[in-house]
Amino acid sequence: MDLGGGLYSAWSVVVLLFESTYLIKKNMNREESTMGYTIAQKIIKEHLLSGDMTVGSDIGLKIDQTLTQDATGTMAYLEFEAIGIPRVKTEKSVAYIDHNTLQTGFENADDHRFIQTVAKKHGIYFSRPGNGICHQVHLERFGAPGKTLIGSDSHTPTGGGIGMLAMGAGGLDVAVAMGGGAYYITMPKMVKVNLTGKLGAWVSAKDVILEVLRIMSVKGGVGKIIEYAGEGVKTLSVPERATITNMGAELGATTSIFPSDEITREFLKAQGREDVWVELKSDDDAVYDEVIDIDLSKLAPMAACPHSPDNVKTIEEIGAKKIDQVCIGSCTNSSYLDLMRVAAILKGKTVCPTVSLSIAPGSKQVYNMLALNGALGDLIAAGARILECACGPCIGMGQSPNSAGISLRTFNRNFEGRSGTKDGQIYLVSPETAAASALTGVFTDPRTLGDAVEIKLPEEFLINDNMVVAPIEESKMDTVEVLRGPNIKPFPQTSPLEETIEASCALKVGDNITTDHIMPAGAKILPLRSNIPAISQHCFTVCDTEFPQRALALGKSIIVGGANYGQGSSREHAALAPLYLGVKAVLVKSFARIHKSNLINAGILPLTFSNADDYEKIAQGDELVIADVKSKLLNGEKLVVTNVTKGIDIEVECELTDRTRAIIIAGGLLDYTRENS
Ligand code: MIC
Ligand code: SF4
Repeated sequence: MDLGGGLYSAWSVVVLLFESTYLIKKNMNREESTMGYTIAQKIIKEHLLSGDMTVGSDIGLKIDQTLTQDATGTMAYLEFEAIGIPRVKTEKSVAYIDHNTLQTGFENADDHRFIQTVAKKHGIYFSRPGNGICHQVHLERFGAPGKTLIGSDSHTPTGGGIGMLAMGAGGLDVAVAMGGGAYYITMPKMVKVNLTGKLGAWVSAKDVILEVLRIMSVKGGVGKIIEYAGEGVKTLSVPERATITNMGAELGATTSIFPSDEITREFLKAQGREDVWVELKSDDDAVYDEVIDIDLSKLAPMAACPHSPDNVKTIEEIGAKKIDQVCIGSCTNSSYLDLMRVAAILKGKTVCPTVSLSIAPGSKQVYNMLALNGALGDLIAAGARILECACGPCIGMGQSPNSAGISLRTFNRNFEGRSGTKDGQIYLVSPETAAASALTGVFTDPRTLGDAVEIKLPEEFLINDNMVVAPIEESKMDTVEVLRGPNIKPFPQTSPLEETIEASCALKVGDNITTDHIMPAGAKILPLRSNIPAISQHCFTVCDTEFPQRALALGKSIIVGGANYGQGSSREHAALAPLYLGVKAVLVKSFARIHKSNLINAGILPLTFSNADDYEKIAQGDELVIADVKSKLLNGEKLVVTNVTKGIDIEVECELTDRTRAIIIAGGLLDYTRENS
């Protein structure tokens, strides 16, 4: 794909500019400069390239590691190529193949080949299909306490389980970080989740994060980092901590993090990587903006009920409801510990005749260890359908439930339609609840299973990195041909911000719209991730099948939405498809963090209602005008959206920093780069 030859040099200049910020004296103007630091603040302080650490400030961070997966990776690497920097500048960058592993046509296989060759050339490690889910493998083989990691996947905070500052980001942000550029976030508030006590028998790490979601909701973490502390932390192993930080993404949080302690050291030692261990803990006088207390001993097995991860009830409250399907796996709950517990529950029994049970181990390491110690035999004998180690059903790649089917999944998201069955009823549960229920055919509290099984983490994991391909040496990189299949299509056309936007409201949606609503995934649509014109035809079709055609016919349009718009996946396609369809602005009650950055990177104006009640003053089809938008943004004046159809003026906010304002005015990050070269 040609992103425009001039861009190569343009990007190089910008990346050099980013790099020069390394030399800028770090500015840590926290009002409370004498107070101690939280764990996250310590890592931020170490990596701060620009901005000050006052909550709400725009800060630029040096990124040590990056990861991509295949569904977002093709775009990220096309963007990296456009930067024109020959080799990645991070300490470690890894490209995983784990999402689009169902190959029903040439598209996914072509994209894998592109990623493998582009990675080899530019200094990126390549984790082959079959090696496992990016977050699980990264935790096992590459993550390191105290390092920064960004990944083009919203569950990158899994790395917080070993004390990394790990964040989900859009593909373009990951591309910039690979080129040595800073990653910008708004300095978050700090939340301490103070854990006391110890989990009871059959109660699991999944129940801890479900409790946090019940308390905080899917928007409760926006603009915050969740830090786990207290005596209870010592009772949780690394895989359990990683389950909690993984699903912290569902809080909308910037990230979640655990201390790096002796338990972390033991885990890394068992992975043959004790050398990367460093101790990390918060200062005694660290100040948190919010504190949540959870007594682990009081928790019960829980489920997130359809269709939101914060719709939490106890299994007891749900009662012995009949189920149709159980899926165990995903980056949340597919560790060695999880699957050994499942195997112990299933051993010598048979899955209920009316239930389909599928199990996808999180990594080749987990899969291989289960095969060697016999646990895999127990799973197979019980009737489990063993899937390859990949995202699989979690992203709708197979195993869609029957019509209106009730499916218990150990995953992290249960958004409507994500399973591939529109009326599927998805409940998110722990592996223990999933396995117990698979045997009985009804929701079953695993505490009814009797004495708990005691599974210990091995002193040594099985280490075999033969499915990770190292990049070629820099001196030989010109010998590598990057192979591009016909599925890869150009980046959509962008244009600078107009002085006045005149457009109709092409779509009005409600609260908590996910990026799965905006840009659905699943086996049919995921293969189009490298083809924006084609994938755009599916944009918002979960909400309104006519939207893509209507938006294209209108030429220019505005989307109106409610609170927490764009929660969930980091997919930048949820911004690139609207861009292709002519969406100029998105006006909502509030945004989720990653999606707002993706809109800005795509040059789409992110607006919020000054008064949330004004949401009622716009209907789908209304003609809207935002006059003098460019000059007002430049002069720091309030923007007004005039609803011409209803004859009303509505005040709106456009919260941008100097940097993001310049990006919007230029028409997106690519154009901004071009202009600044
Ligand atoms: C998800 O869980 O929704 C995904 C699929 O992993 C996404 C990334 C994508 O859409 O490719 C995510 O979490 O960011
Ligand atoms: Fe893959 Fe599911 Fe994890 Fe996303 S949430 S990375 S689709 S396993």
